[in-house]
Amino acid sequence: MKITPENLYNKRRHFLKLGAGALLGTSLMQSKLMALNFTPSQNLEKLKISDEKNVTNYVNFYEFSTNKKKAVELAKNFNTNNWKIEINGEVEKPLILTMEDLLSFPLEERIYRFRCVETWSMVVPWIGFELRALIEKCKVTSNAKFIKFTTLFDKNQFADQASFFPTLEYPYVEALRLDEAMHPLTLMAVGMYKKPLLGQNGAPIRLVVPWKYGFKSIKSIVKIEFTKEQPQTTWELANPKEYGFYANVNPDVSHPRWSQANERPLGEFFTQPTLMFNGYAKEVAHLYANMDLKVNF
Ligand SMILES: Nc1nc2c(c(=O)[nH]1)N[C@H]1C(S)=C(S)[C@@H](COP(=O)(O)O)O[C@H]1N2
Ligand SMILES: [Mo]
Repeated sequence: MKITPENLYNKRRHFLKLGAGALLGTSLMQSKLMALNFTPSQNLEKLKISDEKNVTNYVNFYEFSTNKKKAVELAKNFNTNNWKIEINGEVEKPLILTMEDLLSFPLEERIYRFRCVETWSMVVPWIGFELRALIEKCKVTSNAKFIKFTTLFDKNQFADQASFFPTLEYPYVEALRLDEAMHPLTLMAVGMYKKPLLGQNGAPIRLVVPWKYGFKSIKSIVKIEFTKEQPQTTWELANPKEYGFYANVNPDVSHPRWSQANERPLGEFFTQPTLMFNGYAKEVAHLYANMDLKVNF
């Protein structure tokens, strides 16, 4: 083929188009992530927000390490480029959502109490969208009764996954009953303290279920599946006598090895009483009206 100026011109134009498009794609994503557009919270409950330094430095993210300091250190280089969530199971059509797609849900700031089963607690200004908005987009079939979430599996990024004796069975899996997932308090968080999530707190997207113990709030989600049967979750698999499927915060049901009656807010010396459903009983108690909370812990 004879190369005419016309050919060259077209090739060059094609190249420019691709280049500009690709650039626009990433820069758009990055700017969206860097400056999250969200409706601020009024903090009507007047909750005392935890110090950001404590929340970003005292974390549980076992894939990195069971040591909280090490996890923060290892999470510094966490690569979340081209992050996607794959959605399948009991849906009319499986779909894949990119971070761009996910960030286009209406973002809000939500100030929630958060209670770890280890008895520390915090109050976090999350930024995210209601999980029910995502579920409504999924065209779930009538068979769907539960929703299952899976964290990234990547031995190159997660030291504990690469270890010869991993602490947990990976990938980390969590699940909710569909009505719990549809509750307006249930959040998919992409940020906190007005910024995108840091690696250690579950970047780029995690679950937040404020009336349940912290381990239900699974981090760095790559997969969502709708199921007929109750999925087996990571902590339940690790120790079913200590970690139940429901894991609702309940000061009256002790962990087999310690009481759950009190908690210590991060950064504070004194403990305070733990509230039923972590203070969200008015909103969520009806979900468990016919259940024995000592059996379904
Ligand atoms: N994938 C994954 N998600 C996880 C965990 C984890 O180790 N891996 N830890 C859980 C526990 S026990 C708690 S208390 C919260 C802690 O969230 P934070 O570190 O952002 O405070 O994350 C939960 N989500
Ligand atoms: Mo936890």
